[in-house]
Amino acid sequence: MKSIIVGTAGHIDHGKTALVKALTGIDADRLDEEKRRGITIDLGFAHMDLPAGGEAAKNDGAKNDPAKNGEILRLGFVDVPGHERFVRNMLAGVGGIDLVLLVIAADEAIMPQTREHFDILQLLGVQRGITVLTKSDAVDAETLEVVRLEVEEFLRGTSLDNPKSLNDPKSLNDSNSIVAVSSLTGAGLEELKRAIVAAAAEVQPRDSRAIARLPIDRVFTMKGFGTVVTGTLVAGTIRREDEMEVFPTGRRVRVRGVQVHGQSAESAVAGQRTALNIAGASTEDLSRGMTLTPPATFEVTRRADVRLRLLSSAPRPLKNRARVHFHSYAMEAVAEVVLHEAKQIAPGEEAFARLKLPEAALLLPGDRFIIRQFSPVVTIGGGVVLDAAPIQRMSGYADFLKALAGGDAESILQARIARRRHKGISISRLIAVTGWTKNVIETRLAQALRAGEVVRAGELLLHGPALEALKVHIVSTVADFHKNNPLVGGISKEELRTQVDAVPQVFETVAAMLVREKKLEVAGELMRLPGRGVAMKDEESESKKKIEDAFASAGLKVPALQEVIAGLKVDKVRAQKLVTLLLREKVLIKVSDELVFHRNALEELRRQMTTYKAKSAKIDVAKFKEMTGVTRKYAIPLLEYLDRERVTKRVGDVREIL
Ligand SMILES: Nc1nc2c(ncn2[C@@H]2O[C@H](COP(=O)(O)OP(=O)(O)OP(=O)(O)O)[C@@H](O)[C@H]2O)c(=O)[nH]1
Ligand SMILES: [Mg+2]
Repeated sequence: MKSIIVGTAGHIDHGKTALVKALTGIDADRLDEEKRRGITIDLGFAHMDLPAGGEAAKNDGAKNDPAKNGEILRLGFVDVPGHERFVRNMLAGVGGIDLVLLVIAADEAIMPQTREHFDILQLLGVQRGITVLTKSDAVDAETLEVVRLEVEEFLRGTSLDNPKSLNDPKSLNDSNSIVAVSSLTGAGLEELKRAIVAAAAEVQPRDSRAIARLPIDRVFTMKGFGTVVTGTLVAGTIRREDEMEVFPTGRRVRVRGVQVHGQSAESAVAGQRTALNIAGASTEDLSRGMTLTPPATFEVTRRADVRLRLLSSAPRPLKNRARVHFHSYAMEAVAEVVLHEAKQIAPGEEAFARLKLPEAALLLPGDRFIIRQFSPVVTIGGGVVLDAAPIQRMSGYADFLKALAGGDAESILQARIARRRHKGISISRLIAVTGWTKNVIETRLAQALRAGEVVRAGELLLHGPALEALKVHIVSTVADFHKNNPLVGGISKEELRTQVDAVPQVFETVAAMLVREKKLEVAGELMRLPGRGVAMKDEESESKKKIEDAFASAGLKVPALQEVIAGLKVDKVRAQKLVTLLLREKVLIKVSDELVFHRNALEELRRQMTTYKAKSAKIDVAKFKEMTGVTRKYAIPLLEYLDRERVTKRVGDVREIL
């Protein structure tokens, strides 16, 4: 069974709702006001099943029970208002349609909203459509022919221009994208159904295995059910009992029941008009423009990089930083258009732009959108989202967007991975920024992974060249370290990782590779170039040990540094270097210009302070001397050190212990 969404489009009063009723038997005008005024105000819905294509479509059996003819084509109809004041309602419904019936009344021909709706469909990339000349009964054959010619001219060069690929050209007349009907007499309806079946066969089915996405277009309560939302399921499958996340609010809800075409179902699939009975949210928590998706999959955004086209009918160029009305699926917002490379877009031209939204929304690459002039409100353009998670300022921005705009899935993924350089990107993040499933992403990357163009580092994926660059950077950083620290055995892993600005997963993977390739060695917590161990001579390490021991055993009553140095086997300059080394390793700690302590002594002092605090929150110099047994010469620098370390705080003559 194939499910597709058929939308109407066209000027007010041209017979859209009447046509939907003539086809399906359902009156899509559901509001009292609509019935009273005889116009459509908001979206209306209807449905019908037809036998799908092949023999069933060719013989006159279209009226027969579709079940007898095998394959069923399930059509959901979205009927839109034609009134120019309700174009925003039209926009809320037109986002999910696969096939359009462009309705033009034979007695009026092309009118302003015929053009505006048609522009919108073109901008949204609706490729399939049938032009229906309605009210054929209201004009004579000659007038009908004139209108047909006029319409053909209007459609020339567009996607509705006489599609040659219709399945069965014989069953339709020459200009087979245009069908004349009368909803009043029923003339032409069977021909239209055949045209719908033929066009539907060409519609690329929406992916029911993709990640589910339901833009909400109606919210209401139903007696005995509670909250109900409806929408066109544009991707994936939603099952009863599924947990869903509401965008942009983040609320979690549960699907208590599913209805498709007015009947209860276990699940709804992409391309179906879907009604969900929702637990966990009231009508106040939900509104048109929100979206349901599986939980914790996507993220909201306020920025999107897009390709934007201005209609040639736009009244004026679109300037950088212009504010426009933005519509995507059922959502609308005021957006600011930031142009990157030009000061403005001229009518009929296209450019990359960044859209800034005042409130967070769910947008994904590939989403089509429409922009309307801020005031007076008319449709001026539209485009496609390329990147809904843009990086603030990025060099090579245009190239990146070109790759996204023109690329197949694999090159898009590669461009996204490459953009993260040595930072890498996780699969779940790739899912969030592309909207593709894990399965699709892994399949599309398999070849690149095999070829080493993309490399796994734990949960992260890295671009091959970025990984190579990181390797080079790591090795040269270690080499530099050796050069500057000839007496040290190597650089600590953590210091190296911070210096090359790598996340732990990536660093571990790349370091392990370098070790395997014998470009680096690991010695405990240190990393070094192969063979570049400690360059220290025996007497040096002996002297280093001696210095450390001298300070360790002295506690707080440390010896004068010069005394210690004088007692060593190595010369003064060397000795000074060893002290510097111990200071760098934080074995020795400088408390004042003259005083150096072993770290253990200072730790012990901290412990003493904590114990003392239990007795008294304050301590003066005398008490400190008493507690530690040091002279004033040591007590003052030590207390100042403790002040700096925020162990104590000086208040007048005493210290508060913090
Ligand atoms: N004679 C004749 N009248 C028709 C036909 N189709 C529709 N009408 C009439 O045209 C008027 C408008 O029809 P609707 O179907 O409401 O038009 P619409 O395009 O849905 O209008 P909006 O939704 O307001 O844009 C109604 O009075 C219909 O009865 C037709 O095929 N022949
Ligand atoms: Mg109508």
